[in-house]
Amino acid sequence: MKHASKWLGVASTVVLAALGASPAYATGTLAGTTITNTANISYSVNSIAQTGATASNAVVVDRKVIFTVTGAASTTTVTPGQTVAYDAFTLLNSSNDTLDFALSTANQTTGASAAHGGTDAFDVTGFTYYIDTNGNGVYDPGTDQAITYLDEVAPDTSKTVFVVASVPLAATNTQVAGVVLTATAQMGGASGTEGATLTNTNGTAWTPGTVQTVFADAAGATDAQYDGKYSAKGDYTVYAPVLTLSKLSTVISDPINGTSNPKAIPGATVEYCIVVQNATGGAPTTALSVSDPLPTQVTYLSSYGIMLNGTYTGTTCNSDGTAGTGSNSSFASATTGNNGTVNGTLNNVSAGGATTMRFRVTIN
Ligand SMILES: [Ca+2]
Ligand SMILES: [Ca+2]
Ligand SMILES: [Ca+2]
Repeated sequence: MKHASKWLGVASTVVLAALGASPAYATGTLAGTTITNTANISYSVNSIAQTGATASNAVVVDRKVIFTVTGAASTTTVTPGQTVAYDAFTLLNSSNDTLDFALSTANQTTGASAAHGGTDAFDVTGFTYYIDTNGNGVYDPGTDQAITYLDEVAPDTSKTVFVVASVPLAATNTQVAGVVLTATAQMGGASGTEGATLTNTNGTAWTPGTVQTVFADAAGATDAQYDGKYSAKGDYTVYAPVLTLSKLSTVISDPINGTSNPKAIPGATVEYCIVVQNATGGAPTTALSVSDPLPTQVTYLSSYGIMLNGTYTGTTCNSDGTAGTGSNSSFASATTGNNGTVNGTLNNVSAGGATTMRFRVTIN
């Protein structure tokens, strides 16, 4: 029992010393650290203690390069023509050294599986990078700093990078653009300076007294194991209105038949109905306006005016809506090749909805 107590006491002392002296890095002892280990001997001759001896050994800790890049939890919703569309990625440096990381982004090829279950259908353009300077996980123009590489990422530290790109105007609702961000580990070098390329020494002899580099990274989305790189997918998904524009006409009256089975003869009144429909799943419209230059064969019937935001049932344009006034509707005088232009501003149309603009003309 006495011996057991003694050993427990020694073990406790060692553990406490280790907790107090070691840096709290999950990554282990930092690269470049010199571990000095000293051994002592003592001995006696004829029960007389003699002068002992001491021997020391120094081991310089090598650099273990291991890190990951993680894409955002969900896709980035974008609008066709959006010039600042950002996707967030997080880099975690689990190496035992402060490192810089070069950044590069590639579009996935059409048909490739994107990050969040979709299939790549278009490319975004003009990749630039920003670091989440204020740490809120959101790209804040003017606050989050533009970067070309990640500088001085300490061990056990993660950084959020925003990949900012432009969306082509031709992209359509639900289309997905997949991208892959690749980070390449580099020497830390000085702060504000991109460090030199790291040379992997896996497979070569240990050189005591120098800091050698061992690539310990896993394979990411498109990179290999132990290549000093890590990549992750991200994607952008378009959310836009899916509009159908239709134009219907009906004869209201003619000079011979009146309103009973009227025909489209000269002098007849014709009603035009312009229908804007937004398909199910489409984004709501904003700032929706209609412009209709009249052909020279018809004359705008100002006494009827312009009816806005009417309903549409099946294939029928209903005789409803409200009279347009002021900036909501206008009839502009004729320009070259037309007989005036009918303009109207319509309410926003949500997914699955429709709205109309009606007006009347007489046939010349
Ligand atoms: Ca931010
Ligand atoms: Ca640096
Ligand atoms: Ca890798």
